[in-house]
Amino acid sequence: MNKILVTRSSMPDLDEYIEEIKDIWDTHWLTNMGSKHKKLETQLKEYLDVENISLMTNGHLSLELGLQAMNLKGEVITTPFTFASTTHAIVRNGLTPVFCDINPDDYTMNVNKIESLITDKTCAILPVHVYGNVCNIEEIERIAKKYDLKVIYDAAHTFGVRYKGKGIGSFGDASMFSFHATKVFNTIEGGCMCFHNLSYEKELYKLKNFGIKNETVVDGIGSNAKMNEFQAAMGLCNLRHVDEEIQKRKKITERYRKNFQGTEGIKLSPEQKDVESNYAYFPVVIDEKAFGVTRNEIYDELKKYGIYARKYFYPLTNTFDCFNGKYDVDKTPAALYISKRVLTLPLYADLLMDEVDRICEIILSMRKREL
Ligand code: T4K
Repeated sequence: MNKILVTRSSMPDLDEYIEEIKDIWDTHWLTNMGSKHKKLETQLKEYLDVENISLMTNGHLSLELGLQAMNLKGEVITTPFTFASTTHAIVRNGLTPVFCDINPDDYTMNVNKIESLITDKTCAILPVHVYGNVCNIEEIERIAKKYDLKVIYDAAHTFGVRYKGKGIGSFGDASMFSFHATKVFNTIEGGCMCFHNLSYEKELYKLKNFGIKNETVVDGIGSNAKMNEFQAAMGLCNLRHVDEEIQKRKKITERYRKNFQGTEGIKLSPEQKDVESNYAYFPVVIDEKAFGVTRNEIYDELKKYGIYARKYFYPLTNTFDCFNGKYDVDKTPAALYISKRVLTLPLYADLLMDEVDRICEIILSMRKREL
């Protein structure tokens, strides 16, 4: 039985990649901001429609160093309905995460709850464009302005998304994209920070290279987060095909939507106004009362057929063992509700329509069935 996993990395033809990396054998330049790194930076700046960009070895370190570059202190308002990375980037910077609940419809930060969480220690808001759903940008901007807060978006899921015609990474003070193998666009591992303020450029360049300013001066306590030339080469190849990949994902998403249309107990992500989507994920929320079986039962049943859906994002980050009960999950009830019911179904460019139909048939056949 062929396994169907939640996603499958997009890869260029082997010949295309070999052609792209050939000159590395002439130059022997493997990493430390080489020519491919520079070329990809220029191309991504244009593709993502952002003013400034700093490439890194992964999305997580982009976020962690992005926060460090802003020299923030105190509390950061964020959501727990995300991957471990978002919360860990805050905590690893010595900052305190303050968890805001999410909207039950698009799973992004509930902007009506932000102001009540602001204290004199709040320094920033870190919302997540989760699954590629765009946050309420205008309202977040209004609140940030009113209270003089920085806004850093976790845009890990929104590569290529546009809002009102503009690149999603151009909003807020900064946005982090992930180019991990599981993302719409990958550089194997990889990521970037996009930002407006040019002073962050120098700071990030330094921080991703140990804080080294020049051969004799080290004036930052940095990390090692440089994207290497093989990663950048993968990016240069994948970027040539990403639009086509997104179109394929769109067709698959449409098929899922058609198959599930009007099914009581299965809630789909909204199609957002003014948003050009990248079709990054296909989450469904199962209302066990209306549908008759739970999310976990569907997850287990699919596995019997070799189909590996994922519970992104369960558990919530504010319940992680590493935080030893420090955060009160009852303060984020919508996030808790969704995390217990959401299932992310397989979605990648090469997924066959027959496979989509089979996944939907298995799920739909479980409706109100006694297991
Ligand atoms: N913020 C958010 C909101 C994020 O979702 C993420 C990452 C980040 C920040 C941090 O960005 P990075 O530092 O990762 O750039 C995966 C990814 O590792 C992670 O990047 C991603 N979010 C998260 C949502 O998913 P796992 O633990 O589920 O990965 P894994 O190994 O179970 O892989 C999932 C499926 O992907 C596999 O079943 C098959 C497929 N796959 C996986 C790999 C590793 C491939 O097809 N090729 C591969 O090479 O976290």
